[in-house]
Amino acid sequence: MTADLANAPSRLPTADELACLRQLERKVLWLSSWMIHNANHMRPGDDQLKVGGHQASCASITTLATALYFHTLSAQDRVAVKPHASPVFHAIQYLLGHQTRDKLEGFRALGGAQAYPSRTKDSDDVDFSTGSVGLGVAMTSFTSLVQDYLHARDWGHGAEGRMVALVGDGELDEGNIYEALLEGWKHDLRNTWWVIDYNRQSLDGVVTEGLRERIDDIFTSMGWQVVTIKYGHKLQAAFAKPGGARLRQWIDDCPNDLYAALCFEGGEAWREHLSRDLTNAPKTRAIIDGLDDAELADLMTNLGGHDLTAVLDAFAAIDHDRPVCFVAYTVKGYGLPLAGHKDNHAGLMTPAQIAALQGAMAVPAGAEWDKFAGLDLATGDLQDFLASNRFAAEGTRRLRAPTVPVPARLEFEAAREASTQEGFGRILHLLGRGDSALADHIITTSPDVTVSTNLGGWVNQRGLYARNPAADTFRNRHIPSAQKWERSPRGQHLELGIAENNLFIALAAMGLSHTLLGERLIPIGTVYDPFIQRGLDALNYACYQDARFMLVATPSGISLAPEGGAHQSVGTPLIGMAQDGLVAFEPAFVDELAAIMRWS
Ligand SMILES: Cc1ncc(C[n+]2csc(CCOP(=O)(O)OP(=O)(O)O)c2C)c(N)n1
Ligand SMILES: [Mg+2]
Repeated sequence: MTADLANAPSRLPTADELACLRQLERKVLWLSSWMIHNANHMRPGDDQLKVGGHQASCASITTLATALYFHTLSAQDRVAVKPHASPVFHAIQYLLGHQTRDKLEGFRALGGAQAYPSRTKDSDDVDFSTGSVGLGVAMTSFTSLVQDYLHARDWGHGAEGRMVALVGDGELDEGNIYEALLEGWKHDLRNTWWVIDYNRQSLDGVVTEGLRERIDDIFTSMGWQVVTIKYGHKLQAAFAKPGGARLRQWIDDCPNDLYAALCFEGGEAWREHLSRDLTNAPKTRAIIDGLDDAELADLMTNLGGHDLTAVLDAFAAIDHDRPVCFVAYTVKGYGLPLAGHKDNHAGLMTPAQIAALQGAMAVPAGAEWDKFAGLDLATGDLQDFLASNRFAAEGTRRLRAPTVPVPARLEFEAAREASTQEGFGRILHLLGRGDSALADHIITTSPDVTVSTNLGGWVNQRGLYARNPAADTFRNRHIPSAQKWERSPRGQHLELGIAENNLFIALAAMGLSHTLLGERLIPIGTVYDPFIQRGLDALNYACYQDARFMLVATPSGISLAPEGGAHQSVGTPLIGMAQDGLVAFEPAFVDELAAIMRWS
């Protein structure tokens, strides 16, 4: 494995490339809007029920996604797209030749492109499924940790990639994001970019004032670089004029809800409001008075997240592998009549509005699905540009890795009376002591219950994983202890803090290592049986992505009988039975356990 791509600053596009990017940005906005419109208004259906979709959320990230997919990302990078912007992802894959028109026409229908990007149900190479907000974001950082783990062994598929999440600002309320941030800090997270679509709107309305400052503080304290992409080039040019500083101050002071409302109302409302607020600032007013209503609205919504060059500059400026959080200011529904309205989350353009957009996009009737109709560049030039795309350069994004040979039976120590938890620990201890491809490919992890779930013997043999080696001070000081906790890049146990969401997302990342990163791992996670419920959504997420891992929930009533009172429940076996993509067992004997583990 080499570390070339991830560390290299991505170059800026040439003028010709930029011209292509501007055209594709326009096409992505059109196709994502049209896909949703088609599903709701055009597709023949049996009933009049709403199909749904999120045109405003898509418009919000059109520029960010265009810059990433069509310029900045390379084949090794892996992306989690905020769930409700699925049409943007599918439109981009369609333009790159990896998605069919058929699937776009079937958006949200059986067999069509999925409402939320799905690794298992979509056919166009979704890297990370998303849907339950927050989980895909955390998935990027755990995949990056797994990439480092492989890197330490010279395993995996060529160059390192960046793990990128396109994140909604409302999504940042999800607690699992902060659990992942803290764990990432502990493990020296790198090669991870979170691009926050800072449109200051969520589902029900406008987000709380001052969120940006909180983001700055939290991410900086976790060792991330925070890059704010606030203003586009038009606004920056206006700020440089006499009186421009005052205009900037006005925008900075403008409450989120007022700004959103004015975005929706348009040029006349901007003029009326600004003129009133700036009566004693003639130079600033002169800037505004020189523009007609459409130009004024265009200027006042020229936020960084909608300015391709501002976004590309910010991405290209990163010349290190530390994690980066980009806060890109955007308008929800930018470029659409839904822009800024507080109810726009699930809002759909009317047929008249989509017709007006179609006119503005110069898309002829009947050419709605055409990849290049209405664009200002020759189709051949755009096709050449798409053919040179680095993200799609290796064709399929699904990697393969051979399976790991498993012995005919797993060794265990027979005893007349033993808990299955103890038996589990002995099986892993014996595996760890031996020398096999199976043992080498096992990675264990646990949210601070390593010792009490009997993983100690395994860890003593195989060590704790850390990017930077650290000695076991207790051992060096000859303090008696049954646990050897030496940390090194060759260690095979990832110790987590007490956060079960992190356990399941880590297992998801490890359990997809073969297809995401090109090397198969055999992940085994342990958790106290009752605390499974703490991370159920993340467990469901891992199973939904078809990640392969073994989850050992112990102690439970049977695994450690005398201690079992607090852990005895019919609830957790029911979880095992009900969870799709999971096979659950309640072993009562150690030989039975060995057979189950071997099969797994
Ligand atoms: C765990 C979870 N809870 C609720 C939802 C429903 N939901 C989908 S999007 C959304 C609002 C997201 O707001 P934001 O992240 O700001 O996205 P954007 O403004 O870009 O649409 C909500 C509540 C969800 N998908 N997942
Ligand atoms: Mg938002």
